[in-house]
Amino acid sequence: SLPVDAIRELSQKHEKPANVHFQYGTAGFRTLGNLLDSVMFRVGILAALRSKRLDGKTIGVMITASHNPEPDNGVKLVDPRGEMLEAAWETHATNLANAPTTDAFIDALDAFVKILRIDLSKPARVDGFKAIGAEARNAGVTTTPVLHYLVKAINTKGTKDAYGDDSEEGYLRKLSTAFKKLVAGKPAIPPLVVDCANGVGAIVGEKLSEKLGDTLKLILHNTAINTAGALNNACGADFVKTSQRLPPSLASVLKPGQRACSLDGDADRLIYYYLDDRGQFHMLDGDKIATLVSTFIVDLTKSAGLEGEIQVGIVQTAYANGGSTKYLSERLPVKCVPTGVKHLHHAAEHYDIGVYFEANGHGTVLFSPETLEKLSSYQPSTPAQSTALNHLINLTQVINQTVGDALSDMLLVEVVLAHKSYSGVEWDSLYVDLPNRLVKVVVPDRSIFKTEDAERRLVSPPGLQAKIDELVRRYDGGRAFVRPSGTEDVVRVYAEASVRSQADELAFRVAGLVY
Ligand code: NG1
Ligand code: ZN
Repeated sequence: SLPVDAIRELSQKHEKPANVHFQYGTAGFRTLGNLLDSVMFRVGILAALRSKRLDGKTIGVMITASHNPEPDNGVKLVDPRGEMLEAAWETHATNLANAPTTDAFIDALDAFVKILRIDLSKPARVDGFKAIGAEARNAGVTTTPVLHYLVKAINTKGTKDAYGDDSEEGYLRKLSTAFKKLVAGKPAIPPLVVDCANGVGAIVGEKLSEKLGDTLKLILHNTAINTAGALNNACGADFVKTSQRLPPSLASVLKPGQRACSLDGDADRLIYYYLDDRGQFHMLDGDKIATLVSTFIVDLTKSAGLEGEIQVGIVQTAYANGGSTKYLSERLPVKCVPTGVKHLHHAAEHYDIGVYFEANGHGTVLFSPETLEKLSSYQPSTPAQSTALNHLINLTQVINQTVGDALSDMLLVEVVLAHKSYSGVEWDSLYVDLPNRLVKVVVPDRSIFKTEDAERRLVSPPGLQAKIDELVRRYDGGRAFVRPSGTEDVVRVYAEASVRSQADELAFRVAGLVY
């Protein structure tokens, strides 16, 4: 049974603040860090119980502000295969976090253990945290994707699916070794400017840079991880994507034509960009990355003689730029799913090779178990096929398949650019982004906004979608949608049109309908 006395004694040191409601969403529990003490304690217990429920498999606990301002902290769990917490447990997590007192928490815990038939005598392994009788290991200060990697590596150790050495060093070695093989024999790669958002990507990026040596020189900027308030402040992937401009700190650094990229605070989002000869800023976001990477992988499957054998598919959300959706759907199967990595990830698992990216730069490529099997047993019949096959196999190593990983995605992009001899300009010209505008609207109650069709249409409040449709019709190339944010207390309005001023106008007029 539950060690009630021990839990009570500890829980009383971490009472829940009154008048706060916690919600486990796509990004875990996320709110001001100073409100999260009770949540951290309870998440430790929850993680231990999840581990016990899964026969002692290792669970990960990540504490991070991600792309948000420094005071906005969060905690999320990583499931044994290195993936996000199973959806059904999001509700359990929310219930436990909101029990108002220690006694109510213990009651809720007791009921939960009984309903889920959790055998408390089972061992529990939770990396990074200590809770009721759980073995814990502190993964230290590292990126979110490294934690996902570690959890999968630990749980697959010694099996035929072994994912890699269960250490940060193992992660770096796996990625850099595959990268070097992929670019061997290609012309020297020009140095890459990396904006680390003053977050933990600076630490892991530095170590990666050492491993890469001369193969790819990383020029790291915004590495002030100990400066209060610097995290994601006027830098980082979210700043670049949202404001559609260069981080001011790079203005004197970046030369025309030079590639640069921004990570977010925990290094699971990536946005590229460059300045053209006139000094104009060009952004290469998650949609551009998906396009670059998927067309490259399709080419490789053809060159390997595996066309028709292995199907590549794309997963996007409603935020994907219409230009990318048009370009991609003329070439590949494309599926649109609701916002949230879990939706993208699961949809991508249905393809032989599933490429998913959110426009904000979070994404990865998944190779199904059957595809991995096919790649390892396939007998190429020409040297060219053999080369392409090896590239595909090395791609499965350079890509972090557990979750979107900025550093892994960065290496992937660099591989494709090196193979295609592309600079930012050629990459950017694959398709033209439609001008777009994203605005937030603060409303009294965002729960009245309900959507369908992968969040592209509103079903409630009644009548609002018809008004939006009517407005959109008046704009050339117009598209707009409204949805409640899952992470902030706002409603988001997105609009596109064939010219900038029209996209802005459409967004603000739709926002006007939402108030
Ligand atoms: P919400 O707040 O539900 O729009 C935001 C991002 C998502 C995703 C989550 C998790 C946009 C428009 N939305 O979700 O893409 O990254 O945060 O962090 O970028
Ligand atoms: Zn992040």
